[in-house]
Formats: sequence, C-alpha cells, structure tokens
Amino acid sequence: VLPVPPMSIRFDQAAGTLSPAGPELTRRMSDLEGLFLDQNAWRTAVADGDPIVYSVVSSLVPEADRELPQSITTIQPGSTGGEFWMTKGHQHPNHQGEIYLGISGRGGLLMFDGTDTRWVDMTPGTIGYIPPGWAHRSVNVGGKPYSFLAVYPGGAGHDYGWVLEYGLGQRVWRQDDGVAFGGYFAE
Ligand code: PAN
Ligand code: ZN
Repeated sequence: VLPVPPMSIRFDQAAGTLSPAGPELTRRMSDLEGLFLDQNAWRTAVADGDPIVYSVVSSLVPEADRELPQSITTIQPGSTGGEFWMTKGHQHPNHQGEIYLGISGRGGLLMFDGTDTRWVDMTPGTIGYIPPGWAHRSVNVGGKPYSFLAVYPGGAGHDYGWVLEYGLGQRVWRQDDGVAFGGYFAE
C-alpha cells in the first residue's frame, strides 16, 4: 500500500468527481441481486436497461490500518417494486465506527445491530454517526440524486454477506406522502 502525503481533495459536485481520484465503482441494478423484496420487479428492472443505481468515488487514501479513507456515494432517485433505491449495505467485520456527511439531496441512513433498527434522516449538512457493530445502508428518499461523504477506518473491512443473511431490520417504501417503513423479510 502506497503512503499518501498530507493533501487536500476537491469534490466537483456537478461532475461527481474527486481529485486527486482513487478507485471508482458503479453499482447497477444487476449488482443488487437478492436485496429488493420484490424479486420480479428487480428482474424486470435488470432486463429493462439495468440502470445505474449508485456510484462511489474514493480518494487516494488507502484502505489500510490506521488510515482514514473517504468516499462519496451518489444514489440515483428511483424505486423498485415500491422500495426506494439504496446501497447494498454492509457490516464492518472489525466493528469500527464511521461518519457520513450529507452533501446534496434527501436520503437516510438505516442501521441495524442484529436486534434494533435506527433511521437517521440525511439532508445537506447532516452528520450521521454509525457506531461500531451497526450494519448500514443508505437510501435515496427524494426525487433528485442523494450524495454523501463517508469517512471510515481503513482497516474496517466490508462484509456484504452479513446483510444478505440478517437483513437491515426494516425496508423503506415509497408512499404518496413520503416514506413508510416495513419488516425486512417476506412473511
Ligand atoms: C460507504 C459505502 C458506500 C456504498 O462508503 O461503502 O456508500 O455502499 P455499499 O458499500 O453498501 O455498497 C461506507 O459505508 N463505507 O464503509
Ligand atoms: Zn461502512
């Protein structure tokens, strides 16, 4: 892992880019297998253009012990089978904390520790805190792209299988007048 010097990092909100830039990734609908409750709606969306659901741009700070990597996630507006578009969600296997800062749009931070579920509304300027041991997923509940900055310990790791197995406690549904929460697993 290459060490990085003290530096500033610019985020161009219109372009959604960081400079200097590190890794970037794009998550399409096909990358979200098994996450939406309505599997038929998910399959239809994959067949119907496989849209980009979210993208993540990272700085050059490496994911290594004692470093503090950052990334900016942008979730597109939309819903599938009535469920708002969201990130895959993960648990940090080493149970380390993380902070998010809302940049633009309207979203939320869904957290689950295996027993309790918490929701934090995220608007520009909101700092959301994820304590150690809480799995987390971000959801765009607005009509425009939702972007936020994440800062996390470089040695935290990302466990996506945890969410497939245990879920996130709640699902976030689009309603005419806003947002509704429901149970995670099908009856
Ligand atoms: C974030 C997430 C990012 C994408 O940087 O990794 O929002 O979500 P998924 O990783 O669940 O696809 C973070 O929480 N890092 O730890
Ligand atoms: Zn995380």
